[in-house]
Amino acid sequence: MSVYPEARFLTSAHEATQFVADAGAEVAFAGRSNAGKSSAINKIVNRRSFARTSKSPGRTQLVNFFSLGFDRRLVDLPGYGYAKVAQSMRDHWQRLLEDYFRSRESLAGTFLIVDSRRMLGDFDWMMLEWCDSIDCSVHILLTKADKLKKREADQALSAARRELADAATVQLFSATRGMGLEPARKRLDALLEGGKT
Ligand SMILES: Nc1nc2c(ncn2[C@@H]2O[C@H](COP(=O)(O)OP(=O)(O)OP(=O)(O)O)[C@@H](O)[C@H]2O)c(=O)[nH]1
Ligand SMILES: [Mg+2]
Repeated sequence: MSVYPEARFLTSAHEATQFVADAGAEVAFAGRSNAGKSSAINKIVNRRSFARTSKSPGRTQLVNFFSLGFDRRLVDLPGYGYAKVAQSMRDHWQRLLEDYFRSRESLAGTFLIVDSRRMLGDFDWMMLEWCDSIDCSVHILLTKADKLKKREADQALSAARRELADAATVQLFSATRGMGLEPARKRLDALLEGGKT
C-alpha cells in the first residue's frame, strides 16, 4: 500500500515560468548530482520509478513537481556540482535553482541530500546559506548509508551534527535498505504541515 496514495507527477519545468501554481506547501529535494535525491523521493513515497534515477550523474535536469494530494508537493531539483556538462548548461541550472529558491512562497522546507561517503561540499554549504537567508528549514539525509559499516555511518552522523550545529537537522538514510525511512517521512510531514498556505 502506498503511504502517499494521492502521489502523482505534475510537471517538469525548464524555466521559472513553468513552475506549478505557488499555493499550499512543498518540500524541495536538493543536493549534489548523483547523491540520491530521486531515489530518496521514490523510497519515501514508496513507488519504484516515480522520480527518474540513474547511475550517471545529471539525470534530473529540470525542476520536477510531484503532488502528494491536498496541495502538498515534493520537488526534485537538478543536482549541482556535476562537472561534465557544458558551462552554459550549468549556468542554466544555477539560474533555475536561484529562481526556485527566490520565488517559492509555498516552500516549507528543504531536504538536502548528501552522500554519506562524501559529506558536505561547498555547494551544500551554499545551499544551507541560501535556505537560511530565506528562513527555510533544512533536513539533511546522509544517503547511501548502506555502503558504510555501522561504525563508519555513526561517525559520519556525529561529524555532520558537529559541523552543522543548529544549521540543519540530519539523519542517516538508505534508499536501497529503507534505513531512516520513518524519521524521514515524519520530518517531511511535519514540514508540509507547518508550511505556509
Ligand atoms: N547503495 C545505494 N545506492 C543508492 C542509494 N540512493 C541512490 N543510490 C544510487 O545512486 C545513483 C544515483 O541516484 P539518483 O537517485 O538518480 O541520484 P540524484 O541525486 O537524483 O541524481 P541527479 O538527478 O543526477 O542529480 C543510482 O545509481 C542509485 O541507484 C542508496 O541509498 N544506496
Ligand atoms: Mg535525480
